[in-house]
Amino acid sequence: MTYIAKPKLHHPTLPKNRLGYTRRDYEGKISTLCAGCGHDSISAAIIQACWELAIEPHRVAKLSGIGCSSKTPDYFLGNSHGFNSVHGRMPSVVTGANLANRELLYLGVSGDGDSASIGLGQFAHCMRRGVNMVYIVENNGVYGLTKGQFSATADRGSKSKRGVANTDAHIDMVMLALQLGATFVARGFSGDKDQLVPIIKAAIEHQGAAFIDVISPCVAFNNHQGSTKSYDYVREHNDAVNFLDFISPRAPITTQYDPGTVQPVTLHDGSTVLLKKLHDGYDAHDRVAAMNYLAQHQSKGEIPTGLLYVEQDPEDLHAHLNTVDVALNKLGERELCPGSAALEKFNASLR
Ligand SMILES: Cc1ncc(C[n+]2csc(CCOP(=O)(O)OP(=O)(O)O)c2C)c(N)n1
Ligand code: SF4
Ligand SMILES: [Mg+2]
Repeated sequence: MTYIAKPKLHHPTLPKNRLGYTRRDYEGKISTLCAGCGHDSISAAIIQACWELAIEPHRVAKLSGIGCSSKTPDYFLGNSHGFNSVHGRMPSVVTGANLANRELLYLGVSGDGDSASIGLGQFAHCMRRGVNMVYIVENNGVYGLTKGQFSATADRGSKSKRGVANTDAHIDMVMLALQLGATFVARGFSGDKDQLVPIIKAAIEHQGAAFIDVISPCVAFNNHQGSTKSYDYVREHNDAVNFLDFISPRAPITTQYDPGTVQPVTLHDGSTVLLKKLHDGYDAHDRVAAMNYLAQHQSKGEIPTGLLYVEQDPEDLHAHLNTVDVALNKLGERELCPGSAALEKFNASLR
């Protein structure tokens, strides 16, 4: 419960990262979610990824909307900046914050209701503009917080807890992100931390809009037979296209691999992701092929997971707008108000 304070004392033998922080230093308050909720496993994966990357907590801004998923930033990175926005409005708040201060690492956490219903327009523009952020949708196919109504990501024909079949077509967030131009698109499963942690690490290092759809079962309202977002269903239908090994810039690549089966992808900060192909012929650098693969395999009831698409040299919103390298909120009066002569010259250039 959030009103029970976590003990501040850490066991002295807990492993520390490069900065001298233990995993506990990346935790937040005690979760109030239902025991077994997939969202808590995603929080644990975020904590693990940030600890392994030795990210300074004060460099992170975590933002969310409304929903059980959007409550989770309270349960991780307790020493980072946080903003809990209005329902579905996280993307525009991140966009503004990122434009004002490009030096922070932006982590947006949302739900399928928050992003695929009320926030769909916001999601779309954030992806197409290439806001440099990690955008995680904790996808359970229902509005968990308001007691389990179907969300827009619920598959047609999947059954509610009371046995009623969903008659509407579903929105596929991964397909949308690909279509909208996101430069990093992945899908994970909250029940597979080994796959999810390296995906989150790679997304953090990606310089652009990185979208991760994480299927995250709601144990209270969508974990029964007939649901396509239950733990059992996802385990049975998971079609992992690749597996990632994340290697920091300082570590030498020691993994042995046969050429052709593993593809090294160099990221912005010099780190490397070794992309192990689990599926013959899957090319994570081909946007159209990824969309075709998804369409074919999803129509057979499979759930492709892994790093589905990554652009090698992505451009983010700051590159599109050609902004200065320094964070705009650091510019002083001299830079912002260069004087009447400069204004005159600028006005003349427009005449
Ligand atoms: C403007 C507005 N409309 C509706 C609601 C009611 N509401 C709260 S959370 C939610 C949906 C949450 O679903 P999702 O984003 O999937 O999160 P989950 O709880 O499933 O993690 C809704 C419709 C609200 N809070 N604000
Ligand atoms: S209602 Fe569902 S989504 Fe919300 S905390 Fe419980 S299990 Fe998680
Ligand atoms: Mg939901």
